[in-house]
Amino acid sequence: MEDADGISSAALIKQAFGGDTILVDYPGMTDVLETLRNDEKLKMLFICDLGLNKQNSDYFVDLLTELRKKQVSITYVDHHYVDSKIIAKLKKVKVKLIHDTSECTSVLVYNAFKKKLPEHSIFIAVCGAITDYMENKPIASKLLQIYDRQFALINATVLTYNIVGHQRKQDIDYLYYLVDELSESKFPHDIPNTYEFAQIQVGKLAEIISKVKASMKISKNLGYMEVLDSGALYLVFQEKMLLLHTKNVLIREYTRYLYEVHRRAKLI
Ligand SMILES: [Mn+2]
Repeated sequence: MEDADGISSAALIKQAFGGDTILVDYPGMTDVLETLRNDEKLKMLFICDLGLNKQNSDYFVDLLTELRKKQVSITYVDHHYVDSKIIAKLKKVKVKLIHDTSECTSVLVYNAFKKKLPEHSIFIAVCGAITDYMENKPIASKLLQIYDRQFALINATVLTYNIVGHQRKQDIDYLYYLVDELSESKFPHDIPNTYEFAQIQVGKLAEIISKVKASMKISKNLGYMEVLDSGALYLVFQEKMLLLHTKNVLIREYTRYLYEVHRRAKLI
């Protein structure tokens, strides 16, 4: 996923094994993965933090099975829920599976390949853990102890705002740039202009928060609002999502979730 956990995972894989990175997110995931099918040069593939769902898991198994027939070595690292039937199918075709829902992907990647990684990689893994709300997990909490907590928090937050602000298709090159910079053992605060960009994002978020507060209509366990300045988009919030003004980072996750809801549901 194109979030701090996904970007950090990609950076760690790049640092440990080199090679090219492909970033994908929910919309258009299968289109991007499809390009792997006919890549004759592909010998080794690492897939991290993908987050399978019912709609794409059969496709994913088919694709990986085909690549395994062509002797491509595949390692799949994820902390999202994966159905046991899917796990069995992947194991059957000898995909190397590093799956654990109790740590975020970047920590799983670090833990699996730490012998190939410099000490700085711990920090990159920790940034992923913080932004996935998984810094209290057994391995992540030990890794976080190495650093000053505020130092880690501010870096993880700056990284996240830079990612969130570049999630449009036309900004994807910036995300690849972030992967490169992080894979070269840079701290997010060392990457030029990240603080300035984060500041702009914080301002935008503050605007969204006040707009949501002003125009959210709430009935029983459902809240909704109409956003007219971004293409007449309807947003539907489930009960717990009303917490979004206190968990700002999650706005992106919710927006993505809502996109899925919106695609399947009829307009209100
Ligand atoms: Mn994650």
